[in-house]
Amino acid sequence: MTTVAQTALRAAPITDTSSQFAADVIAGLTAKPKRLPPKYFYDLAGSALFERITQLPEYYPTRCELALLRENAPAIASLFPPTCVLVEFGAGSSKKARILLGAAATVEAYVPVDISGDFLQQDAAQLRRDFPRLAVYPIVADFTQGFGIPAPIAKLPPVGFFPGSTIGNFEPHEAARFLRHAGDTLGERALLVIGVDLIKDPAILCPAYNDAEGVTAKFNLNLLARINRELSANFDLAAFEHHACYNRIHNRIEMHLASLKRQKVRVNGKTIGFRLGETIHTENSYKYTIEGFKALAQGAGWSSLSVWSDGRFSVHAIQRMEVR
Ligand code: AVJ
Repeated sequence: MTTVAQTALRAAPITDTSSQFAADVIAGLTAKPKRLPPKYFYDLAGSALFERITQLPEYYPTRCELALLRENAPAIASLFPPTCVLVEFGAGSSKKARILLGAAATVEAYVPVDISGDFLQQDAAQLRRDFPRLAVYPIVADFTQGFGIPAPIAKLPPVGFFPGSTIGNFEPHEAARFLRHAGDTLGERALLVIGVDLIKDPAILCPAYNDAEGVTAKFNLNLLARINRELSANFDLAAFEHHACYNRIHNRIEMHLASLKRQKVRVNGKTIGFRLGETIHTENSYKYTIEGFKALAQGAGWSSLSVWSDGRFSVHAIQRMEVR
């Protein structure tokens, strides 16, 4: 005898209304203009595609930041408290944190925070093998939302680490809010080491988001594949095209997915219409000047201690100002 629930399930496509993902996707696809939050790029497939992006000849930010961290690791580590915990926002792979962990013997614990759980756990296991003295506490969370430092290490002074210029994905007012939030999480006089991509010639910027191999296009389109997988949608990826361009007014790279025809897509039980050429705005990547970022940080309660830059990318050490 089949239960009502089983019948209902069989009848209607499985609609996952609960998850924040579903809510954000429907909100974004029914907005004018259509948009989707870039944090949803990073499912397992998306995280793997992003790792490939960081190897591309056109995508300079990762190489520049790795070189800056390697060259200046002793100077950066010298700013760390005698014993501390390194808290990384949006960790992804710990490739960059390893440079600081290798240079700063004072780091007793590492807390990588990332929305992509599978990737994080894999990486943490390897880290434990490579750094046997280090306590590793991966936290699967959206780092823009609150998260607590695990109790066993909560007494250690925290050092924040936010590499990759992921700060660029926030609208400037959101970036300021994130920095204030991070300050509340890390506490007074805390140190934050943050990577910030710099404003430069679009002839360098645009290829970094339109690579010849088409990996960034796959990364962008994977968002539709994820919605198909997780929200029983029927996006035809071949009916959408990756677009990335530099917006000089806002000093940002914009990524979009353009509809190549007039079409209807079912998403989580809803029908979404697309006009020919209509786009889904999937990411902004803001670029800053060094002084521009210092001013943003200052406004959010952080004073600049040091900056290391190669003219294309910058790594900042900022300190949480005492709240009067
Ligand atoms: C990881 C957010 C810094 O904006 O450059 C790479 C993501 N998007 N190629 C960036 C990204 C397209 C990247 N961040």
